Amino acid sequence: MLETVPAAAARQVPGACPHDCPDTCALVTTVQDGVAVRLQGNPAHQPTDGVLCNKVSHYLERTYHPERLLQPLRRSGPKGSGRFEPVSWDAALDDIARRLSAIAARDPQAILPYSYCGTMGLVQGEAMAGRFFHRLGASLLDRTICASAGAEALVQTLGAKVGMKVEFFAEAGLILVWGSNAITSSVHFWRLAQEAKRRGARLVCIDPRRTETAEKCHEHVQLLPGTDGALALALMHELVVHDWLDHDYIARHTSGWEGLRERALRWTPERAAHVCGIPAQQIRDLARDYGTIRPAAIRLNYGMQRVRGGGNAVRAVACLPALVGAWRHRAGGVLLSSSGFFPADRAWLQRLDLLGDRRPRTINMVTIGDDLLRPSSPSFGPAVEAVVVYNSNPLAVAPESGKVARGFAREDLFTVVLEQFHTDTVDYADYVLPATTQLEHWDIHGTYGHTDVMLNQPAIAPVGQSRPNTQVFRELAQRMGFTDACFRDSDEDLCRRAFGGHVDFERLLGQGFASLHIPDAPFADGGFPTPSGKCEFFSERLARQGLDGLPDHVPNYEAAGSSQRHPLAMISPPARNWLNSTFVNVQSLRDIEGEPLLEIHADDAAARGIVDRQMVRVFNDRGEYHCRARVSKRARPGVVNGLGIWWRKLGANGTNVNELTSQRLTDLGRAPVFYDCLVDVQPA
Ligand SMILES: Nc1nc2c(c(=O)[nH]1)N[C@H]1C(S)=C(S)[C@@H](COP(=O)(O)OP(=O)(O)OC[C@H]3O[C@@H](n4cnc5c(=O)[nH]c(N)nc54)[C@H](O)[C@@H]3O)O[C@H]1N2
Ligand SMILES: Nc1nc2c(c(=O)[nH]1)N[C@H]1C(S)=C(S)[C@@H](COP(=O)(O)OP(=O)(O)OC[C@H]3O[C@@H](n4cnc5c(=O)[nH]c(N)nc54)[C@H](O)[C@@H]3O)O[C@H]1N2
Ligand code: SF4
Ligand SMILES: [Mo]
Repeated sequence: MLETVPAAAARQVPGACPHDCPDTCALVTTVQDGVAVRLQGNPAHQPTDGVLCNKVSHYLERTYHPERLLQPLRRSGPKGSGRFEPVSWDAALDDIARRLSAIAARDPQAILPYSYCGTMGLVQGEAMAGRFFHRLGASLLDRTICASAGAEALVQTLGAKVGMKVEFFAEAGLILVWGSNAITSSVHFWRLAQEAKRRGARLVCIDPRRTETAEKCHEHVQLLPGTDGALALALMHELVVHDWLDHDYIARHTSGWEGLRERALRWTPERAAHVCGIPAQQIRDLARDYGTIRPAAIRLNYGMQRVRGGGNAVRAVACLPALVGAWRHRAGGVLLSSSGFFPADRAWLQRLDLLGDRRPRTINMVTIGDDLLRPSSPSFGPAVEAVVVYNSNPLAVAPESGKVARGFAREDLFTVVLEQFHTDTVDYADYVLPATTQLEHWDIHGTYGHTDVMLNQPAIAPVGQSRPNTQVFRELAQRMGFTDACFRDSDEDLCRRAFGGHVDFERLLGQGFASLHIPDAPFADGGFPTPSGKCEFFSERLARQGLDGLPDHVPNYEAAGSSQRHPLAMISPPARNWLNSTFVNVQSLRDIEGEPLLEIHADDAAARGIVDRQMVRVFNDRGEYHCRARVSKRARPGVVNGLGIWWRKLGANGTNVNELTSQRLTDLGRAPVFYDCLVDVQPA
């Protein structure tokens, strides 16, 4: 399959990148004498094109890392100390099963699973784990920490998490990269944008930070955080005023235009310019581009969602393509997520039906800080007595982490963490169970970037005593007396049935990927998966919930300039060489990132007597975070950029940027507002 193979006995195993990244690359692992000796991108898989990002190029370093957790551990010091003693798997699982059973006998809702996308795999994600917790009757977890504001917005507007096929961005005439640092977070999409650029396309980046991506676009609209809704409405204003509209497409394939038109007419470029902190002329120019260049494609991403009005902002942007008829062309439209195209059989994988007629409460993963500190009450139910964490590192990634740490430090909380590494969360565990990496287990993946199903086959045996998540939940189920047949499905069975009959599994076994059959221009003739079949500018479903049926600009909870005590808006986008808090412990990658940084504009630095590379204290009423200031052109006046997500224990004062973020939720989707956060900065 690949050209250079080290030696005769080597074997090549197709796999899939497990990370939370829209590119979902196809991997090829070369194995010799049971050891993975090389990991490459699969050249036969078109979206991967044989190339991996820098992070995953170092995946072997991760798998064979000297600090890999290789045996089960039991706490031997105070909570949070990270001191452990080795214990056998049997002893650990027996004791965990005993303790969980005792809590469940009182009320299983006192047990909480906590997981996210350490792996995006359907099998090592919520398959056996879902079955286990549903059978148990544990609290349900609302998995909202990343994408649910935009997801809800897409569902309400387009009908599902669907959009343009990513490969056709290469043919676009105009690309708006809206709320995404694509060079960092989806480098394969960026290659397509570069191809379009070479063919003459115009690229515009809309981002409060002057990112690497912004630098490489023709135009950078450097708006204030959380003002995208206002910008989108002002673009509509200009489309109406100049009649850059596709009246036929609007009439046939949209609903609610009269109301939206009226609202847009209230958003003159001057009004939006004031809100967004950018020149009105820049808005006019952008509207002219969008109204006149064909085909026009929008790569809409997560930056704009992590604020109070994130859902409304995504709704407003998602309306734009229908206004100009961009969907008629396969290189026109918008892409936020393609995950709604994948027909995964989650009901079978996760078996919600095992709940029977029990209806456990749901806890939002964003508010874990508050919820771990909440006592029992009639409205909340029982206090949380046990947490089982897998595929996530809540101490580092959840907002207002001072409270998260206090919650996990409770002596009466029983915490089990399934992990590959000694993360901040592991420090607070009662039991640590070593988990396999992607090279050591089966899995199957959809994606939110392209439209191929990906299969991951194990390339090597589990390292040390590590076990796949699935195996841990199977064994716990057995120890807790859950005899249901579904706990005997093997990981390969789970992969085989995950997509029912929708994909050819033999093909997946052979080459590692299989494309879904989706039309090139899915909405050229309307046919949106909404109740009306139209692009719903006005959402009846939202109106019935008592919400605004039309998209609007919803200001931040903590809008830039609204507080004298904390006058700076802080955003905390991801660093290039990590994936959220994953890879922070890979030394070669940490060497590139250096140390925790806060980018600050020269004017804001001068006003505070801060010089470049000085240690600073970043603070608000929720906490303080110490790091090095970087006086930088990447920061605009009034906005500082705290790049994430460092492990707390590697930070200057044992915290990271989430010490400052709040647990408030977005307008739609109950999501976090990481980038809706006011702070001030002083020399430390
Ligand atoms: N290297 C790397 N890649 C990653 C990740 C990572 O941590 N590192 N994380 C992965 C994950 S989990 C996700 S969800 C995706 C995220 O994928 P993207 O959303 O495509 O990527 P980000 O790099 O987070 O880009 C968000 C951008 O939005 C900007 N931004 C902040 N606030 C606003 C705002 O109010 N409006 C606008 N318009 N822009 C704003 C930020 O400055 C940042 O440049 O990336 C994935 N890929
Ligand atoms: N301030 C701020 N905070 C943020 C963000 C931000 O932009 N700014 N981004 C947010 C976003 S977009 C997201 S998605 C979340 C991410 O939050 P998380 O999903 O918690 O992501 P990670 O930090 O990557 O932690 C995943 C953990 O899973 C482990 N893991 C990986 N594979 C396996 C496996 O097979 N089994 C087991 N048991 N463990 C495994 C990894 O070692 C890693 O420690 O963070 C959010 N937090
Ligand atoms: S993190 Fe993204 S770009 Fe990197 S290998 Fe994985 S899927 Fe590809
Ligand atoms: Mo994410």
